[in-house]
Amino acid sequence: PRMILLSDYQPPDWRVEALELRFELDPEDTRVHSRLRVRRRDGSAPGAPLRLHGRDLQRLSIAVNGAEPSPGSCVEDREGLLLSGLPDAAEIAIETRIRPDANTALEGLYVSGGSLCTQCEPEGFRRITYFPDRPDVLTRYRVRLEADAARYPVLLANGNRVDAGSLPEGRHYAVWEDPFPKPSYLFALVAGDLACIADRFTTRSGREVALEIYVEHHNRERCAHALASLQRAMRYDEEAFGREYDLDVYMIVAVDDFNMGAMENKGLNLFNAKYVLASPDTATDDDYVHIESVIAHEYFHNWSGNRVTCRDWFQLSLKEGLTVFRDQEFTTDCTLFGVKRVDDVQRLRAFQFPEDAGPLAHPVRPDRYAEINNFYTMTVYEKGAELIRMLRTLIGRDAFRRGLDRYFQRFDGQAVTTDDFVAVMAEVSGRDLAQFQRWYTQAGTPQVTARTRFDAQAGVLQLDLAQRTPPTPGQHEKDLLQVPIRVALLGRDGRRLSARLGGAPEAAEWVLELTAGEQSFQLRGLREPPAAVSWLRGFSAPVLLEAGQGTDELAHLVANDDDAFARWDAAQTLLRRAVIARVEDAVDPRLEAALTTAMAALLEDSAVEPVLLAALLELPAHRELMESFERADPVAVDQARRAVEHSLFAPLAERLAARAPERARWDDGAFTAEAMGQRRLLNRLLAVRVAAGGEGALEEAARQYHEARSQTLAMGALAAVNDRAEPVRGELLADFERRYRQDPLVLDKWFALEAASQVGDGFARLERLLEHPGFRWSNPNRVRAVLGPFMAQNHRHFHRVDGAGYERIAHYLERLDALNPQTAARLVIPLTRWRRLDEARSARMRASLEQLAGKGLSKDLADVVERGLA
Ligand code: BAL
Ligand code: ZN
Repeated sequence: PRMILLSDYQPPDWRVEALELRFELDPEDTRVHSRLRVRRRDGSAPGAPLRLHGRDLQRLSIAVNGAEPSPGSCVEDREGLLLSGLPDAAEIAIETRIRPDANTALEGLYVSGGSLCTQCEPEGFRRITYFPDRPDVLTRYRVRLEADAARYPVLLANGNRVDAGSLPEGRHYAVWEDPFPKPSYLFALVAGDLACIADRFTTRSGREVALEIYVEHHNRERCAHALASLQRAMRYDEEAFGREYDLDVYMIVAVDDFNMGAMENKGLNLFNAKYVLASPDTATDDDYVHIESVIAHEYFHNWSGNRVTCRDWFQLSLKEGLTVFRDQEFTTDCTLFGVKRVDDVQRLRAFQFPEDAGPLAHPVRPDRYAEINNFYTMTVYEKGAELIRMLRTLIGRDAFRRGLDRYFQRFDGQAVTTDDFVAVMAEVSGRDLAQFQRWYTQAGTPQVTARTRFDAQAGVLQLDLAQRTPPTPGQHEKDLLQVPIRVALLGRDGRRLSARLGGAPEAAEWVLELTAGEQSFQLRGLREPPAAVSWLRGFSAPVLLEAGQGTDELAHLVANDDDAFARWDAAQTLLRRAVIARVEDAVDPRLEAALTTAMAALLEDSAVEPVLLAALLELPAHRELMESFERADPVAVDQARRAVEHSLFAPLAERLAARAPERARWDDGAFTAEAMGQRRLLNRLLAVRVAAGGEGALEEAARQYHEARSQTLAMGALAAVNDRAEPVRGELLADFERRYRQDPLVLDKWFALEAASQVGDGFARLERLLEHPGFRWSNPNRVRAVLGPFMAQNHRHFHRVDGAGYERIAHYLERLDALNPQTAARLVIPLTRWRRLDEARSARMRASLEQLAGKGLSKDLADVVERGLA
């Protein structure tokens, strides 16, 4: 495949001064009339042609300054049109024809339900009309939409509606103008028969903003949470980041068929319906939290993404890393507090670390790609957010905030780079961030080792740190990074000890800046030996830290650490060790007994918040555990994980039951931290009791399911029994399917549970799911709900040793690829992990991937498959 290289970047030769679009909308035959005013940029190469990207378009006409260009000056190639011999300024008029109803890739203009809608990021606009479809070409849009008035009463585009009216033959029109210049990836339109749920927001400077959420009529009762989330996000962005909204209207449209979670188009966000619709009986607390955070994320993009955008797609993390950071801050401060960091690190370790350690590893700012669709990754998003957080740790909160203000002010209306961002942070802080920049250009998760030595006589604790980043594809040699490691020391009484780092005044927490390969730090003035070192507090850097701490030291942290993340992480380290020991057939009874004692103490400790307790009782995810081994048998890892869970909690059955919050009291679906924490604990305790084989646990699960008013508790009960062979599993799942078979988003939860279950004949069940009347290959949510959990959780079937699971998935992905390459390319990722499996499975998984590679795949899927095999 042709590689796009960052080093080939050239600024555009042409500016687009204004764009007028007129759409004659029709699912089978949409006409797009485009009028661009272009001007040669100062300093561009003399005579440089104008590149207009275009894909799958039927060109009906083109005129340059009113005349048809000669065939030699208007050449169509794989990329689109190349116009040469233009004067320095020109008006180009193009008419194209497209077929939204034939667009199953869901990029460009397509049909979802009864609506017409768009997805343009990153390169969808070129499927709508010929245009310089690159993020550094910004222009003002004026958009006229024309459509059948009965079928499409609602006509939306970016900006403000400046005109509307009726047309002959039952058609009508609306004209939208967006006063802010934007790149084409932020364009959007919607035409449909939709309900509008409206409210208002007054910005801090007094601007009145109309807030409008558009959904299918039967969903109008499920928008309150999304609307309230938007209002909270708008207020938060003003208070925490000083960012205010800039248009008179902010619209969100929920769409059933959507490749991504949502899209931040200027003033007109399009959302996967999954991230809009919620009511306590249909959505779990996790859904509520996700909706709030995606709504906030897209809203925050209005500044970090739209007002200041990316120069090219290598800079994707400029907007995504920063915006994820911003939405994480929001959720931390407004909704989840301390446990948000735990949840985010769990996700990072389970998804981003494996990505960074596998064949698809790439830097946060990649320097090459074959298909940009495949770079909307955990690395660009979540690791990118970690880099922003590290910057804040290194330069301090005040400088960081000043840096953000300066960044938004200086680059408003421009398309810039991650280098620009870091340069501003260096400028405001006066710090040299050259070494820090390597985090953007170097892939792989750094490994940090830490050891301590206490000199009792001198009262000095020496901390010896070392770093190393393993090679990744295409990057064999790694540079040293600047790694902020936040630490504290706990005394025997569990309280933090004070000491001095270098010449700094006495403190009880320090940030060690590791910059060398090996480096030592001294904490002075200690009057007693520390009982435990609390490492990497708040997960201050996205590294794998190995501190060689013993069981007693870790147990002390589990019992006492005042940093929620570090406390949880100490428990994770112990639990991980227990599972690894079992995988290696070396059960460690002392370790498991110590864990049981630690868990028993936590269950008795009323000072531990319910939500944190729930997290502390959780074992590391299977995906994360797999990373602990060079190669592993995934079924054995799953079994070891279950065995540890059983052995740990079986002796605690009574305490687990006794600690359960009062179910009826908390089963109200209230979106408060306290209520969600109590429900999370209820569900976790139930799961543990079932896993431990506690008496009456299955009956309790059935009771919880049947009595549940909130979807959170219903799902908790189903998840607890989903891998149990007893009849109760089948009964509850069948009941759920009957209840929700008409409700696709809720039915997805059932699809996911059925696909994930390891009991019975998982292959036959998978076939039945794919033939279920609620399943559609053309809907990404359905496909992901079935194939995703099958691969991620159904180890017994997906990883069947004869390779039948891999073959089946490869076969389905080939089928999906013909419809939706982007979703197929995402779902194939588990098949690229063959190097980490035991030899028998490894060979079979690789064979399936090779078979797939020979099938004439889309560019999206071929790119991932080829990198997976390389
Ligand atoms: N820009 C694509 C969707 C998102 O990250 O918000
Ligand atoms: Zn985003």
